[in-house]
Amino acid sequence: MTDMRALIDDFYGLDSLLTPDEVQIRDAVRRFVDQEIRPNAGKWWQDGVFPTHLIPKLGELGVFGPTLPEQYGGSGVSGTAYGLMMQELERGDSGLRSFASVQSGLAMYAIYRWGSDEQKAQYLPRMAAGQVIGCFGLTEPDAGSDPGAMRTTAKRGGRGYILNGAKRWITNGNVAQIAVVWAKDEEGIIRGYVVPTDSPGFSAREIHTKASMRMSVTSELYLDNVEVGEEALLPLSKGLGSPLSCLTQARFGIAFGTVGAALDCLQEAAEYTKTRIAFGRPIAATQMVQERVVDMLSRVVDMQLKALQLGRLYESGAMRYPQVSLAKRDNARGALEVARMARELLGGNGISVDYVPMRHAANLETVDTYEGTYEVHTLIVGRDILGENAF
Ligand code: TGC
Ligand code: FAD
Repeated sequence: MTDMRALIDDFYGLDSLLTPDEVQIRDAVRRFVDQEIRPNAGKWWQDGVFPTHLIPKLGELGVFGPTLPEQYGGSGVSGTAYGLMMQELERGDSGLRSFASVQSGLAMYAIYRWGSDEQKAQYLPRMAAGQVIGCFGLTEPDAGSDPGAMRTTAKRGGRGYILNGAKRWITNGNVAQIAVVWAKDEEGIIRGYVVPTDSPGFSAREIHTKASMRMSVTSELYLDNVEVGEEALLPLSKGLGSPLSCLTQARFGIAFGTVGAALDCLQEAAEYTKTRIAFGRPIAATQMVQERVVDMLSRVVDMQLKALQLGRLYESGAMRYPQVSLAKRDNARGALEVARMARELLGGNGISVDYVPMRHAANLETVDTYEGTYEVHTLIVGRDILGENAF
């Protein structure tokens, strides 16, 4: 890393607040992303392909379920170490971090938190290794911000339950072997079901019209009288709070991940301003460009501080979900603004995938929306402080 990149990376000396293990884990993921992802990210994004051949290597790297106990394939790392892994993955591409977020924070966590011992033993070690891929079906065509309005049902019948409904915008839907599907039972209670994606009546259709998250597989899921056994039910799940608890995990990862995307944009833009000549001097030597770069740095430092303290709250067990909402809201929006500023500083080159800002900016439009939109998180935090539900 050049001196300027290193200076930008840690302008506030926050590395001194990390443990040696956390630094080592972060740097291992960074090396992987530098070698395997960065050289190809623009092409994969443009072509709309996810590098599935790297899934086993990602498993070896330990990015799937790293906070889980070793018996389930995790390594019991700190919340901050998990966050820093997400930061480095998203420095490569938000789609890569999404893949890991869904696998870890959504599908694996759902099984870990709400599943039986048998389900945990059956799925988690293989998911940690990347041998089994999971997706998480909460959003529906007519229920996104308000998942409690879902229409998918799970009725008693056949070997256990019969599922009917549709899910939309499901990350990893077409590459998953199992789908954690959230559905209402006969009493209208939301529960989770682990559905093998080769079940008769289950189908996934990839959404190919995305101008964002192009390196990520996003799908619609259809459940047409899908019969699953008793063992598919996540027995401890009960009510909307069950899937929402999984979202807390993934939102935590986004609070860190977005720092990576923002740093990548800022570093590339800063270097560009030093070599791009206009009116006989580098544009870095103009006051307005310096102001822009410093605005970006300031935003990044704010994001880093929020993410790090969130990590420490996670580890202490004191973290509350409205705190996660504030960090997800501000860091997703912060990274999006940094990416847009970086794109602008690159002028015409800024719109090309030969440079990183446009790709990150396009991805971050999704990150700003999924896992709860900016408005939803504003209302979660507003409700927490003011005690009034304004949804
Ligand atoms: P509400 O009354 O607020 O909550 C129902 C119960 O759940 C509890 N709860 C939570 N628990 C843990 N973590 C959270 N984040 C929680 N939020 C709420 C709550 O305490 C309550 O418990 P109890 O015991 O009192 O019943 O329910 P509501 O219907 O008013 O919910 C409103 C709202 C907006 C908070 C919620 O529905 C919401 O968060 N909406 C946004 C939906 C969303 O984020 N969807 C994401 C889908 S997954 C995705 O996008 C994956 S992207 C891929 C990637 O991550 O990379
Ligand atoms: P809507 O809920 O229709 O919202 C539309 C607009 O209305 C938004 O601006 C919203 O903020 C605003 N709005 C809604 N209610 C209010 C209110 N009360 N006050 C003010 N404004 C309001 N979901 C999954 O379950 N699993 C996944 O793996 C997954 N992956 C995704 C991947 C991608 C690429 C994308 C784009 C989405 C993914 N999602 C996934 C879905 C995502 O979580 C939803 O898109 C998101 O929660 C918003 O829901 P919606 O799209 O239905 O928007």
